[in-house]
Amino acid sequence: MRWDIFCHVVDNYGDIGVCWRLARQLVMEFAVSVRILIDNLDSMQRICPETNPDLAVQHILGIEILHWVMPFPDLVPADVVIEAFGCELPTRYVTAMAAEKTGPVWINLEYLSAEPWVESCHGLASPHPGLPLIKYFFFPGFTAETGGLIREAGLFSRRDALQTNSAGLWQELGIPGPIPGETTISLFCYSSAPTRNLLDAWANSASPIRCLLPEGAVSQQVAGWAGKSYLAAGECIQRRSLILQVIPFLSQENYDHLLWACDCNFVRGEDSFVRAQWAARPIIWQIYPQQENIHLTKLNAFLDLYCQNLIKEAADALHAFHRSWNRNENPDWDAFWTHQKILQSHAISWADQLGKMPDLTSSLVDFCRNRQ
Ligand code: TRH
Repeated sequence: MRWDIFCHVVDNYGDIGVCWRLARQLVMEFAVSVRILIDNLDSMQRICPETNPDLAVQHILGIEILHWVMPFPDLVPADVVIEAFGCELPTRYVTAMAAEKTGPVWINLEYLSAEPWVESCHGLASPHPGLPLIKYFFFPGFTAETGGLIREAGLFSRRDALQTNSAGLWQELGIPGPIPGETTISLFCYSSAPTRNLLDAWANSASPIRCLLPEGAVSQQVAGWAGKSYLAAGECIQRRSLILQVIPFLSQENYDHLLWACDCNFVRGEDSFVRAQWAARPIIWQIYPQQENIHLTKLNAFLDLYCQNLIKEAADALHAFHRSWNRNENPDWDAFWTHQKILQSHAISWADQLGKMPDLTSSLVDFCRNRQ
């Protein structure tokens, strides 16, 4: 089976982040042939450093990567066509799909949301108004009635092994491993997050905190807090209880390792948010901001689901921290972290519970096979 994945990078790294993980899992676990058509190779290079942004065609890990430019070339359509996040396929390609004897299975892979309506929309078919083609809406999600989440085979055992011994990771990053009593936190967020307040809280913490900050947009903002104009990878700043360590932007694989090794992970968007759940450590999520605060409804839908089996005090603290973090208000770290133990064991139960559901890639493969 041949798959084409179309990815339009809206901004940042989440669009290609999801597509790249999907492509890798398809090739590794389902032995299908995958081609990614992406319109921004610089974005891809950030999460997959082997990418050469100057090449029109390249192969990485057995996946063909085509720079999606206009005018769009004549291509033979694949058996399965993924239109990631409603990115709108080139007209020429859609015409070629319709001309095939057996039309490809056409999937619109949607954004992740925990809102209940997702269950009733997952898998819906939408016939093309003028061509003999059907597009299906495939929704990732947190319940068995959705398409699930990307989770590679053996992920939990690899995670558990690293959580038992993370020395190799720290060595690779060139930084000392955590000292006893230290809390290690990864921080990945948008520049709108109230990082100054948080960093002040960590600096005044009763116990040592090491914050690992991937180099990028947000480190420029944090630089202001540190009294600098820019913070480059390798820089390390100490303010009382806090060590702020800037690390390079990692490959997707190494970023997973970082999430596994930290005691708490601040994540954003979609893909890092999912990966932090697999890390089975307490998370703070900054959701991608949308107009008219629609994103806050999505945020609450997730928190309501996530907190279902969490004791009230910890759930309230988690809600409160997320509210502040996502509204650029002063978040109360101590009130949140006082529930660390409960949040930690809850994060494990949550990952285990989600891990019992079929993963997104397997569900998608089944879905497509049944429609061929
Ligand atoms: O980058 P994001 O904010 O992505 C987005 C985009 O804004 C997108 O347009 C929107 O549609 C989507 O969110 C919801 O956050 P996200 O989704 O977490 O993607 C980041 C990717 O970068 C993810 O695949 C993890 C990866 N990453 C690394 O590979 N190395 C790193 O060091 C870090 C910090 C992240």
